Amino acid sequence: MRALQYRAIGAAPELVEIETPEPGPGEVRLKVTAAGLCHSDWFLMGLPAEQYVYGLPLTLGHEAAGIVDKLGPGASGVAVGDAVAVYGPWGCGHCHACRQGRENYCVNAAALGIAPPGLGAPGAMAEYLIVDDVRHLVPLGGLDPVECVSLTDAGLTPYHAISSSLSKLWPGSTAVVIGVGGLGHVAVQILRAITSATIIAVDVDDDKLALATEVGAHRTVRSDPDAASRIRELTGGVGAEAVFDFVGAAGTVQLAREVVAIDGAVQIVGIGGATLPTGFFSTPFGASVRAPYWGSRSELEEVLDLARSGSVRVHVERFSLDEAPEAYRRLHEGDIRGRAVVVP
Ligand code: NAD
Ligand code: 9ON
Ligand code: ZN
Ligand code: ZN
Repeated sequence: MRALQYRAIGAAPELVEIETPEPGPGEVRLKVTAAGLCHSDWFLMGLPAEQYVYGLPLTLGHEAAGIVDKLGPGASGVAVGDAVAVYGPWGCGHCHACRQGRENYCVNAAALGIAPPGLGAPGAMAEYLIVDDVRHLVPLGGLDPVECVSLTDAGLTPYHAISSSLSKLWPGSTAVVIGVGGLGHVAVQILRAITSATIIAVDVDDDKLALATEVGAHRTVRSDPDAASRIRELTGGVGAEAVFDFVGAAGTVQLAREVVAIDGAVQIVGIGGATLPTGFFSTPFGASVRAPYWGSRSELEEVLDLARSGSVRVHVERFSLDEAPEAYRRLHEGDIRGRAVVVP
């Protein structure tokens, strides 16, 4: 089969021919119908050898949808032909978090060498994908795989972050979304769907700000040295009760610190690597700072339900597997509006 692989540190991803994998005991093989590109793929491809932990060669793609194609020995609960999305943050299945469906916070995954597809295990930028357990398959229930594959990460991750700040997002509150890319443009829609907060979107790119307005942001602010004072002004000096940073760079965590309200919440989702010192003289009284990771299985079901009801729609740019390297190049240059999705 054909697969897009990251094969050498610092090299561009490459389309290669590899053996079609066979599902082992308990595993399921999918014929991939859609695979989303995430900025995290660029993060890992930018790591120096001493920090790179994902294995080589690595078939990319941690947002996956497919048709059940073959069941390994003992696998049951799905049938060949079922259309499914893949829950990506695989865990041990047995710890307290996993039993709650919160495998994104599995305490054993790292020690057991369990990794998500495309982030250690072979990913979805290929014709076929092996899923390690049926519990990681969520029925698409009539949703279009290409339109919805990115809900498994670009939808689930912001949904998880927003859900855990819901108590701050009362009617009359303000939510700031920094970075209106793949995750951010879905975050704006989720905020509109499940809260009454006023949404201020922030980005460096005017076209991303235009997209923010199209998907429901009430106000937009350019990410520049005046952004904090502009947001303070828009909130009557109070600041934002919740700030979602989908960049995580030094400038954006600083902006989050400057605009979060007293007793507000900052969720640093972007993995730009910056830190935000939290303490009595650094952040406003009572403000919390959290760096969430992906989301739970039941939250994925909820995000898919938001799509089914028409409240959330991913803006998708489609590419073939042949065009995937070009899609990655455009993502790197900030030239994707919404999410790039590969249709093998
Ligand atoms: P993306 O490239 O699609 O979007 C990033 C957006 O941020 C773009 O619109 C860009 O213009 C904007 N941006 C860049 N610098 C900015 C700045 N200084 N101020 C304001 N806006 C700025 O990326 P994505 O795929 O949506 O991913 C967003 C981030 O979230 C990445 O860091 C990714 O690795 C991370 N991520 C984290 C998790 C998690 O579980 N924590 C999950 C998925 C992705
Ligand atoms: O889903 C993603 O994009 C994040 C959680 C990947 C982080 C990583 O590199 O493991
Ligand atoms: Zn991702
Ligand atoms: Zn676990």
